[in-house]
Amino acid sequence: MSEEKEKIVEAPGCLTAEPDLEGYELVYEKPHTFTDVPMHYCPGCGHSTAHKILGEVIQELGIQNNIIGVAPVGCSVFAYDYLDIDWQEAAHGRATAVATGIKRIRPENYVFTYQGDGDLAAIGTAETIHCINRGENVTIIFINNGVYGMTSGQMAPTSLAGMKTTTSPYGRDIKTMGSPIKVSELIANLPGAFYVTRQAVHTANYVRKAKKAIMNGLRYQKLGLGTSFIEIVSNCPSNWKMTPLQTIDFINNEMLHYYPLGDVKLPSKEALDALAEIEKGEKK
Ligand SMILES: Cc1ncc(C[n+]2csc(CCOP(=O)(O)OP(=O)(O)O)c2C)c(N)n1
Ligand code: SF4
Ligand SMILES: [Mg+2]
Repeated sequence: MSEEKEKIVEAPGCLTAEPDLEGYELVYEKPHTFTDVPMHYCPGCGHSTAHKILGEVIQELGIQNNIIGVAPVGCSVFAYDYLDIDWQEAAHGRATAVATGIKRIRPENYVFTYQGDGDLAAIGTAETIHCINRGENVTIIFINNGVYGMTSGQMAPTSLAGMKTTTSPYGRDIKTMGSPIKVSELIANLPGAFYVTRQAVHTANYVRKAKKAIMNGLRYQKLGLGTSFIEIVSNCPSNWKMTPLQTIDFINNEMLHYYPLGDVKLPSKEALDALAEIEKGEKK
């Protein structure tokens, strides 16, 4: 091992230590909004990337002390351990109802939920639809990995046709199990949906776009014109029984055919002009 490499490896020791970066150009660092708690996610899991961009957005918007997250039940149940912001844990599926209450009593705070597909689109379908139908001024981050990750891979509403899960061992049969739900397209029809977009985090380019979408979804709370919904097509190497690299191919070749990426519903030009005025005022 070269002397330079040794320097990097030795310096951290644990996640809290500051590495000696003298003589190096800093090209990447952990968001300052992160805690030092090591993440429990499986290697290659999209949740950790989604957390990272969320942490970066909160840092860049300078709202760490002014944002409240609502954590789900699912693999991301410990999101509150990883991002150093105010959090409230919600029962499985109830995050949007909890977020509604928080935002209504603390309208000055940014409020978001972070939920999986089992949480948001199965047990929490009613809460999700009614929250968005009411046009609650919150941001919903929806991680679609096509499976119940935490409970060992049962079929989710978003599991693809033919997808083998522990509760569809022969593959999802559309005839008896219904079609995978395109949640973004479904909820975009609700008048309260202000901004709806589908993104992904399995390649660097998509990560950048997803980050921008989260940033916009939070910024739009300044307008109070409805709910922002950011779906992130993600992976679950453990329950898909694939290596992280294989999941990238699966997302590209299978998931994105059924769940095309891009904006599903955009704010009007008038709304964006109004936001530009607000943000100009904030800079003064
Ligand atoms: C009321 C209730 N019902 C069921 C469960 C069991 N449960 C825990 S996590 C989970 C599914 C999680 O899947 P998802 O929301 O897709 O999140 P992922 O783990 O895939 O990120 C279920 C059914 C629970 N904890 N509480
Ligand atoms: S089980 Fe799946 S969703 Fe959960 S942490 Fe592991 S890879 Fe991620
Ligand atoms: Mg899931």
